[in-house]
Amino acid sequence: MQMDANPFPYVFDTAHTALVLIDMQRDFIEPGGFGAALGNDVRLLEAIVPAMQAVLAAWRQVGGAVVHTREAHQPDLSDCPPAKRNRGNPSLRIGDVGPMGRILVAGEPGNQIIDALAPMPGERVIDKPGKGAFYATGLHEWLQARRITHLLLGGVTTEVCVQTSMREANDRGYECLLLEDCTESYFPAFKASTLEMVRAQGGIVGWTAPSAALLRALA
Ligand code: C5J
Repeated sequence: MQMDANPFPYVFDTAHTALVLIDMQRDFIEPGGFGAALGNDVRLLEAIVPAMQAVLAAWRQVGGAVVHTREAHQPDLSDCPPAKRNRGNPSLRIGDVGPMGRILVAGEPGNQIIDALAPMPGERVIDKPGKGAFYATGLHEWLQARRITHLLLGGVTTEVCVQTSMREANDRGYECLLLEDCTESYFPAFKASTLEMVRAQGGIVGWTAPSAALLRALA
């Protein structure tokens, strides 16, 4: 299969491609979560949900592999370095109790993927203690076991967990494409810069494309 993309068309085989949705969890998308505690306007992030739903539905239709990640720490915070917990002096720290339970702690209400993108049986849900999806998760081994070589990425936030995961994937040999309207940042300028740096220099990190290009290719 081939789709229009930047800096040039992206060629992929659905049998060897996974859709990876990064951290579409209530803590980042809904009011009262970690994103809001850091002083961000979370409504910016909500706006990508319809495009992500359309992509997820089309991808499920062709039977492609789906991975959902959550930024999640163990309840005893043994996997959360103090440097991460204390950074930025937020009103609520990782592990503190907020309106949706303990912030970024596995199993808490705020840590769940939003209902609109809820994982289906058979889809892989990865809890990750870092910003990157490959750090301390076993994701690479899971993808290798399924002979996945290509990743279609979306999620939040573009310049933090999405970009980190994409760079980790790039260094492990995956051909990565970031769906432009399926990723968002609390800072629009950071999203725009990230898309540019991904596809600069002949796609030094990978490709970017609007979700419509993927939907056309899958139709
Ligand atoms: C952040 C993320 N921004 N999922 N996490 O702390 O991008």
